[in-house]
Amino acid sequence: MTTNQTVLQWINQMKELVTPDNVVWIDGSEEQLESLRKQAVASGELKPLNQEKLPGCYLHNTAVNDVARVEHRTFICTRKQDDAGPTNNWMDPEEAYKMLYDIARGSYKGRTMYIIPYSMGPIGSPLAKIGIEVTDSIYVVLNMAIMTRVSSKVFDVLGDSNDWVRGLHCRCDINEEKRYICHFPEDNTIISVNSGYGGNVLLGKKCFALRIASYQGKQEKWMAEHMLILGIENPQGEVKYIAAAFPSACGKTNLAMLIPPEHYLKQGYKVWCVGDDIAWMRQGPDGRLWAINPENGFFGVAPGTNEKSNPNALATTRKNTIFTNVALNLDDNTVWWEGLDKNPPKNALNWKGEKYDPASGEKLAHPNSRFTAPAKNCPCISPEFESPQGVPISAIVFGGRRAKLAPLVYQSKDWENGVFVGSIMASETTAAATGAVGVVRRDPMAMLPFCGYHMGDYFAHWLEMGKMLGDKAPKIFHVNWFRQDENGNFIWPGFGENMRVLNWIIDRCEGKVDAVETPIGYLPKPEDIDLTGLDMSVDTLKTILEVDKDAWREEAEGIKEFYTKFGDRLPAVLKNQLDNLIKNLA
Ligand code: SAT
Ligand code: MN
Repeated sequence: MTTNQTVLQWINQMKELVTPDNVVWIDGSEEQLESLRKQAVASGELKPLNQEKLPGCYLHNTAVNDVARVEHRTFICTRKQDDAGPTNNWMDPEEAYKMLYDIARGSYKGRTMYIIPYSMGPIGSPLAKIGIEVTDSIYVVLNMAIMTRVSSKVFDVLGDSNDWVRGLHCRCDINEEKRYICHFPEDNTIISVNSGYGGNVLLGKKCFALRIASYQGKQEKWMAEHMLILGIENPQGEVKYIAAAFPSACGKTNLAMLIPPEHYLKQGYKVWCVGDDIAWMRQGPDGRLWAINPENGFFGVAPGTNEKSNPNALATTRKNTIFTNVALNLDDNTVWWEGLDKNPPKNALNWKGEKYDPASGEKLAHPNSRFTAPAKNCPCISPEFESPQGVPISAIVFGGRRAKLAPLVYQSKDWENGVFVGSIMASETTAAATGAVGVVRRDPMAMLPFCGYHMGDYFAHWLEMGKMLGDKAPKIFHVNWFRQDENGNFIWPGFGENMRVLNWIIDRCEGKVDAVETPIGYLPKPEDIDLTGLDMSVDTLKTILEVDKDAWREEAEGIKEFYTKFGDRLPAVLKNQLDNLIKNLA
């Protein structure tokens, strides 16, 4: 399939290490994928679903101890420990290779080695990059074929170049104690052992497109971010693009595919989805920041996805989709998850594949159960989705899940202040990673688990990018859809109604609307958030457009403590931003 010596040598080295019985090069053709699906069905790895209601769809159950990303077992292996920084686990590369090779050695015995050549981004795009993943899992091959551009054509683009990312995945025996997700940014290499779960094993996704790519972006002056990309088309047909960073399982897929409220639709507004999880952004020839979605599909959270919350996502999953850890309705061989509708199937298998007992009170689907669906299935996929140059970004939006404190929306004063706003992001943890759920933690730019190098240097890189972009830089905002009242009810309706906030953001970018200056940034005048057709009073809106100075002073103390982690690698600009905030709050 290729004569690239760097590829052939590495493949040989891996073959000698893991000693497979067979080797299969994946060319991405439908015939090859179809025969792999048949094999996976025969082995029980995939269950075919109702082919009338869900054509081309399958169900997969992971091991019960292997259902989410494992941040405590994720490592950045740089020669100097300090280059991984205080927010990453670190291992010495030499020791890590030795340990991982010991685990991987002979682990493909009796198994097949699949070699997956793939492109992150449209094949041949100047913003795209190439990877090769070696795996012993058909599930991984089939998911990668949805999530990335898997094709022998990537070798035409690669030629003799050594600029590609190596990924070795070994299922081994899914032993939690020996599970490691290791990144070698200095060698463009990823090694993942003892897991079969999405974010740990689809190496093009978080491992390459964020951890390795963030490091590459720093060297090459571009950005790899944990961001959705959406386009808002106004009634005149002009489209403005927003990139938005939220932690895992905080509604990026829902925001990326939102359907505007009725009166916006009547005026002719449309929302286009470019991506729901990752953005690669580079300065274009016109000086602006241009973004591509490096992925080719959606690995979305199933629970909570329904006809009201995200009809576009639901429609996307109605064909050629792989479901992971959802429930199986035995009456009609379809899938179900909490929040799909109000009628849980009575005759069903839960996500563990056990007969469901409605009296048990247990969940049918795992809270981090997922769908892997092709982007082209999405009814609102952007016409620019395949565009090699990407789309120009007008606004960058940061957001977290916070019951209190952070207002519905505010705008940073300028780029530097915007980098500060991103760096102090905090959010309640979710089921996307193992560990406690609902605990507020600092998650700068939603990149805490995904930044492949020292986070202080990452902040410096953001500041550098701002200098490079100058007055062409996107405006930076912060949103919080998750404010709660005293009874724990969400105050803002969220979902499609978020369009009202996005519209204010675009109006701000175009200088069409005024704002109120506060110590944290510019807030909307309540009357400038369109409440037409919404059952919400301006007084209620005001409660989520307040800046509680006492609470923010307390927050500033938390930020100060968080910042001390970064030592002298914290850019002075950010330290000054914090001092300014404290001064403004006094
Ligand atoms: O599990 S993934 O990392 O692929 C998804 C997520 O956590 O955002
Ligand atoms: Mn994500």
